[in-house]
Amino acid sequence: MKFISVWQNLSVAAATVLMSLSVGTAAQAFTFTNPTTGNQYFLTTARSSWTEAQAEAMAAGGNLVTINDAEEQKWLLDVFGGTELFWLGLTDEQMEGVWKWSNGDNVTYTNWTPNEPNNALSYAGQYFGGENYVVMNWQSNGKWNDVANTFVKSRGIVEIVKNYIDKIPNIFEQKNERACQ
Ligand SMILES: [Ca+2]
Ligand SMILES: [Ca+2]
Ligand SMILES: [Ca+2]
Repeated sequence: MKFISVWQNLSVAAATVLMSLSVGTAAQAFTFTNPTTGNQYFLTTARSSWTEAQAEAMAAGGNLVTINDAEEQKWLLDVFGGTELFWLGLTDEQMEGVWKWSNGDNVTYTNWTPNEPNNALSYAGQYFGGENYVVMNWQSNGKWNDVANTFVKSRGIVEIVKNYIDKIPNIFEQKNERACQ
């Protein structure tokens, strides 16, 4: 009897662990929290153009990832790997050569492949007329390249700022301050 009750207790414990695992992963599937930034990161669901990936990121309450420093770059490499091309939230679509993060952060760090960004008009015989969007893992681990929006269908890395909801009032405050100046 004693053995049976131990076994029952064990299977209850195992079932509880399995249940909590499945509950935990259902909503947070492949979402990673960076302990340094406190932000959440995950990949877009489909391989797509940059504009489609950015739209998906915004629909999720974030943006394509902003890599603010070498530490965040290293963390992304550790988590998502250095072989698949991933869209980053960096673009010069508004003004050629002026790179901006889609979340509005200033560009404080870059990790370009040598001779990039080059705004190439064509690649491998295909004409794109320029390159305004950035992927990482070009040729070597983590390195960036500017490519055309439809050059590759890639997954993008989404970054959701920990307190993005808290930031909404701050944006209004800033607007009000500007309006008063
Ligand atoms: Ca970031
Ligand atoms: Ca460009
Ligand atoms: Ca390029």
